[in-house]
Amino acid sequence: MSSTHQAAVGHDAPTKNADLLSWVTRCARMTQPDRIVWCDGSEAEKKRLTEQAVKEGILIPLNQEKRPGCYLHRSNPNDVARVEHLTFICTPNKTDAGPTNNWMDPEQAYTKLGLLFDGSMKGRTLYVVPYAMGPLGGPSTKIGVELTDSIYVVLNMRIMTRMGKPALDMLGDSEDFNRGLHSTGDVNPDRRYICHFPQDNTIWSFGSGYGGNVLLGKKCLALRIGSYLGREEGWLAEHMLILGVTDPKGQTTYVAAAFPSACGKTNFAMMIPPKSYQGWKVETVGDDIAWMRVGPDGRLYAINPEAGYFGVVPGTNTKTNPNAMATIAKDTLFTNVAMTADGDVWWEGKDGEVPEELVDWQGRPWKKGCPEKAAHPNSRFTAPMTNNPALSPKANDPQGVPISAIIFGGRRSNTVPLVLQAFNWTHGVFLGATMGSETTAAATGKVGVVRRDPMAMLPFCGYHMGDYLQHWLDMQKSITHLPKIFQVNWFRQDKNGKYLWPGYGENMRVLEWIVNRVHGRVPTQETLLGWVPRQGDIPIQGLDLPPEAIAEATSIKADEWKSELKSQEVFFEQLGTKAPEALMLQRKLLISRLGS
Ligand code: SAT
Ligand code: MN
Repeated sequence: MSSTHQAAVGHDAPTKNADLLSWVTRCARMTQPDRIVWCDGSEAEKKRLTEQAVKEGILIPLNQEKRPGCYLHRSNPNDVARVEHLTFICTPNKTDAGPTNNWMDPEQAYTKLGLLFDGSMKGRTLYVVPYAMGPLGGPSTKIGVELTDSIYVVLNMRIMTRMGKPALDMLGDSEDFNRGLHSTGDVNPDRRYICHFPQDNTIWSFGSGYGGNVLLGKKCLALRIGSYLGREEGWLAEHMLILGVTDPKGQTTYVAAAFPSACGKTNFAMMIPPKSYQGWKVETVGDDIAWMRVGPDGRLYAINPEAGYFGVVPGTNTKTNPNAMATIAKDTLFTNVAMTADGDVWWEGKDGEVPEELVDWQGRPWKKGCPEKAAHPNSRFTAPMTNNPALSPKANDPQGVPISAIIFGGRRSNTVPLVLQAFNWTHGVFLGATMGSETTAAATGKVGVVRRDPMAMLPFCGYHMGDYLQHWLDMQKSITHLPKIFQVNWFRQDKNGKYLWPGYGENMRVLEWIVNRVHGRVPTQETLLGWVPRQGDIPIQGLDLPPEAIAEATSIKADEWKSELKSQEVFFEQLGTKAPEALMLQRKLLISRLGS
């Protein structure tokens, strides 16, 4: 190591990787931290950083008898969700980022953010956080290093990834690692940028402390950069949960499912089958991201690149997600939930009575009946996957799990049926491409408006959306055993605004049908949109539903489809000449079937 390296990165740098050392040196010269700390991921380090975070008021200890190892973090009130309008893909050519991403010229972005990073860590500590996305040593696993001035980020990365020495060991002398630089700056919403440089495998994030903006392994590397690498290298990086469902005979079927943020991926991935499903078991491989590549046997194998869950808290209770409740009982970081008088956490939709008095997510006194929410609608838990009672034994398998079914689901109060199966892969890609969903609190902006969200990747695709859809179509050439593709919508309502389907654990009934279809165990009924269950194939015994419930939830309403087709057209027009031919043909076929 040269003496300049030693001076800048500290004498105790636990690596001889020259690329890593010189990059850390350059970043440190720019940001000018007082100290550089290399994170090893040890228990002692966790203890030390947690104590320091408590001392600095970044973490508030919760009642350690009720929630051992749990802490509360209150973010800046203007920094509570992903900021899509400040998220950029910085490719040399604007067209490579495509019409659905914000674009900035890479040189301009480096210069602009360079000015913000300049001296931004003065008086602060720069933490060097090496991490692995994926099981250590696996063929799909990627290494990243995040430089950050936030203890909160370090402690979250420690839960969400395989962080520290093992990741550094896996990297060795290689220059193949993602370079992530993050500074919270002064958390000024006007000076906040999340910039991705796919060509340089680099991410610069400035001015935010919110998870999706700053835990750089997650949306930035595992999805935006990941999807770019996936296209180059012939695999898929997707916004999907992965679960294994085991039937009473012991056969396990693995399913990957894409839903937009805050639409129930975590609930579905941790589902407990209802009592009538004795002998069935659902196990979680992942709750948010899937990396899928073709295995030697021609099947599509998925890994979860993450090691923890960054889940939405409100609405979580022992009915909607008992496994999540168990998962967050210990060693969990809560962000922006409310606090009870005895130092426990509270949120809208938690079990039990609403407490008379709380401290709300901003630290203000809150009284029962107050019209404002006590917990922020996008409040989150960060919990290790090992806390999950339903964790799949395959969650750490470097080879991943073979996927037999892919599900696309949006939040739609009308139009889209409860469930349908695509006629084939190309039709399935069309179903994914034409996904729409009502917006949620996971991103800043208006909630509840339908937006096109192809494969739930709109905010996460790191290149041109048209090329992305073409990549999906092309994948069928290399997968010899194609997963079957399905579409679901748990959120359809009747004309009085009542949900047509109970959701949560009862989704097992739909999942069983999907598994039966995968294994060719039940015939179906063909409709204009795809194959749907025949009357009786999805059992509704024990549910408070009329006999025609499934028929209504899968019905096709001509007027709704008129506006749906129009909205899809606007989306495809945006893709211009990059809208894949095969999908345009699917669109024509659908229009002629519907006669609109
Ligand atoms: O906030 S995150 O981007 O990490 C989660 C999500 O919105 O899906
Ligand atoms: Mn997500």
